[in-house]
Amino acid sequence: MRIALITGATSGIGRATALKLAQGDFNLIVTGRRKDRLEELKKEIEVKYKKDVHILNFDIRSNEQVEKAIDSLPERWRKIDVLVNNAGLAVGLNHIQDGVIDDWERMIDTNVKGVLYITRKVAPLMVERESGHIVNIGSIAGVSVYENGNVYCATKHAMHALSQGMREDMLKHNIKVTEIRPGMLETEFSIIRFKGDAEKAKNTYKGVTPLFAEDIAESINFVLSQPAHVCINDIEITPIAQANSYYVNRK
Ligand code: NDP
Ligand code: 8X3
Repeated sequence: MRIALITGATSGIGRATALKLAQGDFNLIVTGRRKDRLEELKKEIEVKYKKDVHILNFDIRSNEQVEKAIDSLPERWRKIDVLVNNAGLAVGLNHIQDGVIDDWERMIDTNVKGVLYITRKVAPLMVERESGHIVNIGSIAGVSVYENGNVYCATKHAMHALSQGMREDMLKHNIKVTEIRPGMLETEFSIIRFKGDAEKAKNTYKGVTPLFAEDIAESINFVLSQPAHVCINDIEITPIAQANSYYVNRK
């Protein structure tokens, strides 16, 4: 049985991935700030799929909390085979001159610094064993930039660069690094981006069948199912109605 640590498993892609991997040969470490949701997920996986689940409840923006959480892992949970760097968010959509500093900090601290903090703690456990797989959830916003998306796009460009950097640094240690870049995908993401405005969030997907969290979970499961000698470096996935950040075929 392998162990996967999934950040941001309380919702969306992270939660769907936990449920998908639990149907295969994985026990899971699930993380996030909303403890009640982690406890529900643990119960669901234990009952439905008979897999073990360990909860780590922390805010990924705090290096102190990240270090404490990973240091608290009992010995059997420290043999982490897979790290899914998924926790992330977009907050606000503004021209740069109108940007909200707190929004910028939330995005940079979560999407960039949070990924660095957790990778810095988990990668050494993989290096020790000369084995592992890091799956980074990037975005099509990591390779193109749209109006008002400035800082979110910058954080996902950072994820794109970090994925390449990690792959080079991990090469000698037999550790795979995959970046998955989804396009338009309906989760709680847009509700958070629009600060709770459900109407605006819904409009993001108007006239389009977006991707769903389960679609990305399928891809993650696919990259984790490859033979030992195969590393899938990148996957970019959009709904059929989306070519890239600019062209969407709305009905
Ligand atoms: P959701 O909002 O549904 O899920 C986000 C997850 O991130 C939650 O579990 C949340 O947990 C966690 N998270 C956010 N902030 C923190 C924090 N400070 N500490 C710990 N956990 C945190 O969104 P998605 O599933 O859509 O997003 C997952 C990833 O996919 C993100 O990196 C996003 O950028 C990326 N993505 C999303 C796309 C989309 O259109 N939806 C498209 C492309 C990429 P909690 O709040 O409980 O802490
Ligand atoms: C989320 C997709 O297009 O809103 O990463 O940036 S997009």
